[in-house]
Amino acid sequence: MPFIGRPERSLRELYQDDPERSDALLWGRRGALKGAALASLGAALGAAIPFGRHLPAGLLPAALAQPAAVGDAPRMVKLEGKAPLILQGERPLNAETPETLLDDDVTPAERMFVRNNGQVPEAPADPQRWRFRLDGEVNTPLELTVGELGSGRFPLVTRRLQLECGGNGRSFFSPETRGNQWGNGAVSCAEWTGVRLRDLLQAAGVKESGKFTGHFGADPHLSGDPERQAISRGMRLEKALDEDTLVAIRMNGQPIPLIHGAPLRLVTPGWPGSLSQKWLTRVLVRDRPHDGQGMGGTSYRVPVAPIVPGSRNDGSGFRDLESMPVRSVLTNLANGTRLPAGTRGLDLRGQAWAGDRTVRAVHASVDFGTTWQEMRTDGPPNRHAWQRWSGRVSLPSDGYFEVWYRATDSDGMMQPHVAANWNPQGYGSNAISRAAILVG
Ligand SMILES: Nc1nc2c(c(=O)[nH]1)N[C@H]1C(S)=C(S)[C@@H](COP(=O)(O)O)O[C@H]1N2
Ligand SMILES: [Mo]
Repeated sequence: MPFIGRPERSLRELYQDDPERSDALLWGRRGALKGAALASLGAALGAAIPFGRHLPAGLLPAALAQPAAVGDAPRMVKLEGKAPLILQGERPLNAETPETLLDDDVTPAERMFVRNNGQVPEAPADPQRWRFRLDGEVNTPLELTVGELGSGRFPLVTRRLQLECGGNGRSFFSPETRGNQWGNGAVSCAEWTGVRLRDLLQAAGVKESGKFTGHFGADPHLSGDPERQAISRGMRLEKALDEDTLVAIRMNGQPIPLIHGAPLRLVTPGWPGSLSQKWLTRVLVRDRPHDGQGMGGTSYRVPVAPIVPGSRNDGSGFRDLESMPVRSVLTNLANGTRLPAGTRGLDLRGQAWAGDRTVRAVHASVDFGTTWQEMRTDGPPNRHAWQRWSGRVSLPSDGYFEVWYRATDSDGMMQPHVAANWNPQGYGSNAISRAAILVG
């Protein structure tokens, strides 16, 4: 049973209206949580805070800090063939998967987030005859139907591949940035079947001059203007040649659902989801970085050297976001879960992933980061699949706790405490998440 929403309005309102003053009242000038303030914070949460002495100065408990706690419960949407998802926008249609629905090793279609930049196109009358073109800086342009792509002329491979929106976690940036305010749920790991883009590039013969790709899809621009692309991104040829970059014809053993790109989609795992073109019609090989919709400026780009959060910037000195940063989700306990009095242990489980890298470890803390316990982390079934983590932590008493969970990748990069490298459109945020738990 969720307890978030139960805290006294006054403290929540105070924080909403004037966070600096509330912090000063609660924490005092030197940033140490005072005895009386700790008690009133506990009262607001409806419980004692057994590890309150470890609560970092100025840190607002997750139960009060996160939007669900301050009255704007997320709007849910029930789309055809989908579990209830968090509505991010109707036009274009965008919906996020609640974190607790990300438990599956292979994400079922009904639990996949939806991200569109334009309109969802009509379902093709004859999917087998959908045409795909590979041209540009190649010796022999290819034109193939979906039927031909699936005929065995090129090997068909099946892989579990994580697909994450470049803006996943955007809502954790401060100050707020433009775009869908995703929590942690703009990610999936489905099982994709298709032809390697590499095999098609080899068949076409990339010229010496071919260094980048540009991707095109059949979805109409929101305005309906046929001259404009909803989105058309591209990448360095190296990623196009990765053995896991697929021109996919099936998802989870079925034809791809329309909303996820039927009948043909590019899957570029570990890099921003926008490189996984849905309703794929064309890959253009280029001698320079692609300049389609969603390229350049501050689009899918992050500062090379940090900029002042909230400052204006046109993206000069930025680089394209490529491999996504390490992140984890907790899938068996929602933020705001209330557990029976006397609960002294928590089983935890979730998934973790790290773009092109693998996850080396996941740690959890229930004492505001004072001690961390290593969880068990399974190896990925294949490269670019997410990894299951699980473990058990113990609690000393009833009260208010937070489960903090943090993944570390194969290069030693860890999720930071707050979303770092602020950028105007909010990409690459991967801060540690906190789930508030009330025992008793
Ligand atoms: N044709 C087309 N492909 C697209 C998009 C789009 O709007 N049009 N959105 C991209 C973005 S930004 C993301 S994050 C993923 C989302 O994939 P999904 O909706 O299947 O989860 O698709 C990508 N491919
Ligand atoms: Mo995205």
